Amino acid sequence: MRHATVEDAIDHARRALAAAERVVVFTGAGVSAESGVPTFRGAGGLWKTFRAEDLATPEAFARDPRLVWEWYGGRRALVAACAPNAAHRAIARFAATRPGVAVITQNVDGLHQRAAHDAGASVLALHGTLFGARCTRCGRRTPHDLPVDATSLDTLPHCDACGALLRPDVVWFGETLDPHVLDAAFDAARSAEVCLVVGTSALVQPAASVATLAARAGAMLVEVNAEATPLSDSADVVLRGRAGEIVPVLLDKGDPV
Ligand code: BV8
Ligand code: ZN
Repeated sequence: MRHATVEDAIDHARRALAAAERVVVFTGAGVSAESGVPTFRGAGGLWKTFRAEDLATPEAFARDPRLVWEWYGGRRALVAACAPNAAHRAIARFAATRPGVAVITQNVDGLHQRAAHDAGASVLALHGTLFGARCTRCGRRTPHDLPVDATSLDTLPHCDACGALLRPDVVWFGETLDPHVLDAAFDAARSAEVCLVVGTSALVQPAASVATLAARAGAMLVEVNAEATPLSDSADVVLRGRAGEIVPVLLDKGDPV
């Protein structure tokens, strides 16, 4: 559907989001761009300096755990210095006040979780977190935000329980997502009346299916993105611009941003 003006489009989306019982807010790296977190595929994106297949895969970790830990340690330090932006905060407020709202993110930067913690909402993180580590032998998961010393294999993080090497607690390319998390995300998508998609290139599967499943089940698809994506043509409302500006207007009932 194409609206005569941007105001009409925003008004249409605002009304639908306010009236809906069940809403999915599905986000990607673009929602964190205004917090200073580099995106993956946009200008200056993370994958520009590093190729995903070189670093975000189990093969890369097996081949060179020090390089992979160095990259994740650096990303974690960068993100820890960033703050949730107006989009994260508006989404957290929206979810905290509405039990039928599910926040589903592909991001591992923890910014939704920090905003949600302040607002008392929860977040489904499809691809894990930069702030956790998992044992490569016993699978033990632990919060992990210490600086990573990649000087040698011995100085890399090791498991307190069994002594084996730890890995970042994220989902790498070629790895399956946690089935419980993915099922919860797909269930929310199938029963959503509105799916608000913010800042994702919608290229990574199976995550991107959250939006297509919602649309196929009859949800109104509202896309907020700086550029066009494979979802844009099928979206009911396309809002081209920055998440930090548009999302609070869509979700806040006129509250000061
Ligand atoms: C799996 C964690 C196989 C690590 C990440 C079909 C089915 C199944 C698999 C595949 C398939 N086709 C291909 C595959 C393989 C692969 C895949 O999808 N490849 C892609 C590249 C084609 N998928 C997998 O490997 C998945 N695993 O399926 O295993 C399998 C199957 C069965 C049995 C056994 C095995 C696992 C994928 C998970 C990978 N891990 N992250 C880490 O972060 O280091 S994915 C990574 O990409 C991040 O999580 C990131 O969030 C995600 C998606 O990217 P986006 O978030 O969309 O970010 P991007 O930069 O691309 O876009 C940013 C957008 O924001 C842009 O549109 C831009 O315009 C916009 N923007 C920028 N600024 C703003 C803005 N918008 C608004 N405001 C702004 N200010
Ligand atoms: Zn262990």
